[in-house]
Formats: sequence, C-alpha cells, structure tokens
Amino acid sequence: MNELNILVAAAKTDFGQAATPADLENAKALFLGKSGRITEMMKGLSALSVEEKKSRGAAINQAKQAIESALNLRREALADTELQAQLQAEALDVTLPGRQRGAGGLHPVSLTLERIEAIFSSMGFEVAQGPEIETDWFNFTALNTPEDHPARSMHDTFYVEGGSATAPNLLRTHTSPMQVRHAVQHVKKHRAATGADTAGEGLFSGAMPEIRVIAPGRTYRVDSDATHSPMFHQCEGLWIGENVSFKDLKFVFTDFCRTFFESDDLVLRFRPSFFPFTEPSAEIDIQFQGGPLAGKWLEVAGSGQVHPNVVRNMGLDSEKYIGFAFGMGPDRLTMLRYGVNDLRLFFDGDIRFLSQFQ
Ligand code: 2U9
Repeated sequence: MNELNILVAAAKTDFGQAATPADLENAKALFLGKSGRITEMMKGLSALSVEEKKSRGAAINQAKQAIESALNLRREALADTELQAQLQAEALDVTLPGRQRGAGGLHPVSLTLERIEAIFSSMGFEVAQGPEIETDWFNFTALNTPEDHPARSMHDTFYVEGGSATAPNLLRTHTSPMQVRHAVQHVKKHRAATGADTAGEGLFSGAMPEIRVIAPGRTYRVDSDATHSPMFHQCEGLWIGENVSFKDLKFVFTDFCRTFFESDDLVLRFRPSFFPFTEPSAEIDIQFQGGPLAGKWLEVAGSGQVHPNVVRNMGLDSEKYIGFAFGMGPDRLTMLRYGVNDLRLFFDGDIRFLSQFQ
C-alpha cells in the first residue's frame, strides 16, 4: 500500500471513530485543513518537475476526493444518528390517555367548617358571617372585656388604620363580635315586629324567637408557633332564649362532638374556667374510647352562660333572656380528626399535603 492509500485509510478510520459532528470536524482538519496532510502534500508539488507534478498531483487529488467522500458519508451517518436520537427523545405515544385537568378540592379546614355548619344547621342554628375588621366596641366592649384586659394590648391584637383613639379598628380576635351584631339585628327586628317600644330605647323584654346562631370564620392574634398561627379559624355559637340552660349546652355540644368525630361513645367533661363574656364558664374536653387517642382528655372548646352585661349589650332584658355560648377552633378540630401535628402545614399551601384530604 502506498503512502496515499495509507492516508485515505487513516482518514476513514479517524472519521469512523468520530462520535459527534464536532469530533468529525476536528478529524477533517487533520487531513483537509489549512495545515492538514493533503494540503501539505500539495505544497510539496512545487519542488517537482512538470511530469512528476502531473502524476503526483493527480494521485493526491484522487486521495483528497476519497477522503472528502468518506467525510461526507460520515457526516450523513452522524446527522442521521442525531436525528434518530432526537426523534426517540421526542417520541409521542399517541395511544396514551389525555392529561386531565386537576379537579381541585376544598382545604381541610374548609371541609371542617362545612361539617360544623351542617351539624349546627340540622339543630336549628343560623350561620352568620361578618367583617374581619372590627371595631373595639364589638370585639371587646360589648363582650364585657375590660379596658385593662391583656387581649387589648398592641402585643396581642392587630390594630389597623381607620378607627380613632377611643374607637380603634382591629382584626377581630374572635368571631364573637359577629354574634353580637347578629343578636342586635335580631332584637331590633322583633322589637319592631311586636310594636312595643318602637323607638328602640331601653332593653327589650317582649316576646321574640330564640337566637340560635353560629359564627365561623377567620380570626387574628399576634401569635405564631407549631400550635398558633397569626390567622386562625374560630367557630363560636350562641343560643339565647327565655329558658335556655347549661343542660341545653351539654346536650347540644355532646351531640355535635359525637356527630363531628363519628364516635357515639365519645365522652365530654366540663371543667370550670373563666372568660369575660360568660359566667359561669367552662372548658370542654373530649375523650375517645377507641382509636389512637383513646383515654386522653383533649380540650376542644370553651363555653359558658352568657354574662348578663353581654345580654344587655344585645339590647335584651337580662332578667328575661338567658343563654349560653361556646367557642372552638376548627383548625384544632381538623388536626384531631386527621391526626395532623403541626398547625402550620394548613397554611403553607403545599399541594402534596393538601391533596391528601380530597
Ligand atoms: C357572645 C357571647 C359569648 C363565646 C365563647 C369561648 C368560650 C372560647 C375560644 C377559645 C379558644 C375558641 O378555640 S378557641 O379559639 N372561645 O373559649 N367562646 S365562650 O362566647 C360568646 C360569644 C358571643 C355574644
């Protein structure tokens, strides 16, 4: 094999070993580039006689054409390989089912609120919704919460612009103000209906249907850790009539808890406590008889007989009208129902957590 045949064979081998178009262009430069082997040989022709130039030149040209055609063949092969890989990577399986748009669903706390509303509605309670920015009067004063109560401190409550120094506006710290609003409207309406004392002055002691209402919604306090969030949910209830007692509270709340937790043998305990708006007051604890929490006392709500000052702030004669109230945290009820141990998971918005409740 002469020198030119060896060169063509070497080019073919190098081109064959180039795995990518870039490798191939590098290999080409060795043979056909400015200082490649063929170019060098062409330069060497100048030193030869005319006769030798002719035959040597023709032979080099032949070798050059052979290298070029080997190069083109390899270029096509690499381009083809690249195309095949791309087609494979972008392959579409037209037999796959279409992608569905996610159905979405309610937040676990919303599911709990819906459950609470359904249960209390079935017991004849109305559901009242109202402003999250409240006045100092509805949030504190009407609820018999004294001027020096710690809940009124800037450290415990979010105050917002728009009020005044004597009547500030704030993010409600509980849903109780909504019940006062509801009760005041209820009393006004029935005071007008009876025709008695239409001026709306003085406390109402006429006849009216009972007030039975729950107020679910968002509430705010300056508090943040694994079991407290600055925004949290509450659902409070109020039942006012002429002859409503603690016995009614016990019955209603026991029935509610057993239905909510789907547990007929659930036991309740009322433990003495204090709230400014109720007197006497009690914490409500529940105890499951089976399941992972069996035997443990779990605090789920506060309650009490509505304080006479609060009854009067609704416009009612507290000698005639009496009732009870309760308040619970739907966030905590959701944690208990589903066994969630960190409240913050509800408000992080992580779809992997939230989709488990659908
Ligand atoms: C009116 C009068 C009285 C509602 C009540 C509680 C007790 C109570 C909260 C404690 C922490 C619920 O879980 S929590 O967020 N509430 O303990 N709430 S009695 O009393 C009222 C409401 C409205 C007119």
